[in-house]
Amino acid sequence: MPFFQTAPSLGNQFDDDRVLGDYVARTFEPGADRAKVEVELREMGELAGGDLYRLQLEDREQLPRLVSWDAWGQRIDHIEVTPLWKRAATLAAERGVIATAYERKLGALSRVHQFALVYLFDGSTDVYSCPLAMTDGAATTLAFHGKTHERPFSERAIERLTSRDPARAWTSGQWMTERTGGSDVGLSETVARPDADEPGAFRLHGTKWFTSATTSQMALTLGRPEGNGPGGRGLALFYVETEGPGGRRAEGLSVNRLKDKLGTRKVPTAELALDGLRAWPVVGTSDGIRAITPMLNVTRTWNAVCAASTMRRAVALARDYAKKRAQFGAVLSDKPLHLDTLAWMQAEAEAAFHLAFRVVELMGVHEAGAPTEREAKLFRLLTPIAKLTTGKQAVVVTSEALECFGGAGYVEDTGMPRLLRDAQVLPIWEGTTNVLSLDTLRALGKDDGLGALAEEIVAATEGAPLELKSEAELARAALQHAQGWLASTFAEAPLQVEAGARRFALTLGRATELALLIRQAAWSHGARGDRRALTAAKVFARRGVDLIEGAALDGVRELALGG
Ligand code: MFK
Repeated sequence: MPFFQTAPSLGNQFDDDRVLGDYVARTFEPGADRAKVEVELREMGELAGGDLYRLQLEDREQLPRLVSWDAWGQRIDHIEVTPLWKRAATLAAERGVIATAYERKLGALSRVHQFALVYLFDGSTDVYSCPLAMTDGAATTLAFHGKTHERPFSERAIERLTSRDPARAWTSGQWMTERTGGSDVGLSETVARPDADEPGAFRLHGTKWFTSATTSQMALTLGRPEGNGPGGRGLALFYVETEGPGGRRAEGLSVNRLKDKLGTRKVPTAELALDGLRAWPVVGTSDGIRAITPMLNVTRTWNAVCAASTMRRAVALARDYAKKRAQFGAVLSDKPLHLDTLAWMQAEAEAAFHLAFRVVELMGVHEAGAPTEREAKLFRLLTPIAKLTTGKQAVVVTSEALECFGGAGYVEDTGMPRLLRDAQVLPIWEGTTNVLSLDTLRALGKDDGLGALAEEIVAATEGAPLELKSEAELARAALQHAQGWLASTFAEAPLQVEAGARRFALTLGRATELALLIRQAAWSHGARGDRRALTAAKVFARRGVDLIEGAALDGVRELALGG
């Protein structure tokens, strides 16, 4: 008898997503706006579970290609992306995956509208979210610094970056990483010299060691104007365009090679040589790191939303497969241990969704121009926390999803290994978990964000249903423990604050996730009589929220370095 297994399949990724559907229903008032949002999400959900998903599977073995020379000896450095990425570029523009945020038709909720589209689009487009995230970050950064006469490029670039016309739409790069400075960007060596031909412009000389999605038409980057001091203060933020006449690369820009990476293999990540590339300062000629932070905060939010979307896809495939795959006399969906595994994966995914979208809401409020002091503090604090917490969850959940498929999950043509490989970048780029844990401390050093977070957690849990009272208490107690730990460690052993920063930041992240899950569970149970979010909160709480440990241990250095 022939042996066949049934492949997992996907339905409409909006209609099938209880978490997104309930969140949209709770967040948008009933009426024409909500109906319009739901129509757009349903169309995107249909693409993501249908045509795009089929194309994604077909595209599996395709890779981007660098063509350095043309047939006649001209250096062209053309990067050819795969058919899936070409389709993704067109769809992203047409469906307003960037534009929706800038058209601001729904005021402070425009960001929620946009990121709900991102969340659906991301799962079937093999990290095309990377250039889109940088595009969004660049548009926000240019808009933040204003469109003055000194920056004639700004208006033109923003119009292109936010266009719905695929023929006009640009994407942007974010060239920050150099051989010397990965996390420590202040070590960047690129030199900026005044351009002899164009007043106000500079020429950049240096090497950019990791530039993601190098097919973009422009980039924001950092360089050190000659004569400036060291560190981030001596760097300036520059705008560059990457295309020259005749479809060639701009003068002074060449692509040395594409990186051979573990994952994100559809993303053409390049090493670039800058040898006189023309560049315009975006805002002054120093303090470049501070100037680029609006971009970091946008791309980190994308990272959190895409981590949630990655988990959603992993769980959707594992869940469908569980209904089809029989072992030991029954389908996996009838096996208590398998159900237990799927339930915690769902709970982690659901928690990550709510944390990511809370940051999205705060971004929308911030951009609509009316954040309260508490919202402003929360936005600054929760951005790194959401990025670092959800990035780690995505790796664990996708790894578990592969295991749900047994050996099939380890085999390339099921499409599952790609999920895990692509998830592994989420805790790395845009700031590693440790760097973002330190950024969490940096944010707290500037203002009392912990007080704002404590209020947030209390507000989210005060309407907890009776049966979630102990979970609500767990979230509040974890936050109080984190506050106490920070105060006492800072007073008694300040150097130990850094050593505990990751456990501290993850505790804040998980406590916030639990609180937000409880808020959604109260709504879903009350409005829909649906208990699933309620169970998700219970399952999530059991997996642990408070990761803060007791006093510092002696001998950590010897253990870490001596084995
Ligand atoms: C699926 C989604 C796809 C996402 C797109 C992926 C594309 C991938 C592209 C990349 O990965 S690009 C590379 C990303 N690289 C990083 O994220 C670098 C990680 N390192 C850090 O984030 C460091 O913390 C940082 C470079 C910012 C530290 O540098 P410094 O020189 O120690 O900065 P410093 O002096 O602490 O901060 C300079 C100023 O910026 C300070 O303000 P003041 O001058 O007013 O005091 C800081 O408070 C401020 N600042 C720093 N980080 C901030 C911030 N302000 C707001 N938000 C932040 N996040």
